[in-house]
Amino acid sequence: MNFHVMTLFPEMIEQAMSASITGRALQAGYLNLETVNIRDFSENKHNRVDDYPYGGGAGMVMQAGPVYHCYQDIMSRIAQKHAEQKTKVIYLTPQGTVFTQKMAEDYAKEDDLIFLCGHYEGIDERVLEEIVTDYVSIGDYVLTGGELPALVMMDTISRLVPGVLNNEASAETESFSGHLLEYPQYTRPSVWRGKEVPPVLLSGHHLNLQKWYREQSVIRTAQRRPDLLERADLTPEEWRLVRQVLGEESYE
Ligand code: 6GU
Repeated sequence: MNFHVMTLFPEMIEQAMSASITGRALQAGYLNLETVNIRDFSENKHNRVDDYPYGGGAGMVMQAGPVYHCYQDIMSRIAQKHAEQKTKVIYLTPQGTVFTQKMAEDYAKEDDLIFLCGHYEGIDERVLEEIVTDYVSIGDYVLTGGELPALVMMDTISRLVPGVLNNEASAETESFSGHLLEYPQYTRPSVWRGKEVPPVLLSGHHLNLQKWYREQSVIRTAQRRPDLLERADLTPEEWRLVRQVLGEESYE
């Protein structure tokens, strides 16, 4: 996976991506990261990339020219092996489609992804029309810029790229696969502040363990994210458990 990020704060992207699992995956070559500073494509002597909005109003708007030339610079380096499949350009904006695990799974199949991080009050609409393929938000709240959302997306996508996680299975069993949350985890000591680890975990009984994991996932999802259950594939027995957790009447 090759990530390309158009930003005014490349160090923010590089710092975050160089830590932990993504850092190791970059070192190992499972991921590549290129940050390009939009300011390097400024068209005036003061290195500005923003200007006043036509029509007036508060705040500044990023100009089309620097963003477009930054994009062309990146595209000149992307070998178009699959010419029929256009490289996706993702603009991070609270006006976009809200990012989901399903979207991450689709993005993880791409060879290259270009992220455009805006600042100020926005970017001149004309360059967005010209280059952006996908408008993506990370949730219903407003951030100061697109860098954190780009990092959230890259982190989520990275762990789906083969080789990035050491543990093959773990990308699948975690929260949201099967629309259920993950079961609780325990490690040593077996008793801590008088609280014991659930005995089934110490039993070594494989079938009982699997049953317990599944049951705990169902209970936890019912308690914390009941909205996910309408898309989960539960047995009649598991639905009974859900009703028990929620209280029969409140679930009708
Ligand atoms: Cl993608 N950008 C900004 N500025 N704020 C956001 C967002 C994106 N997603 C949620 N809030």
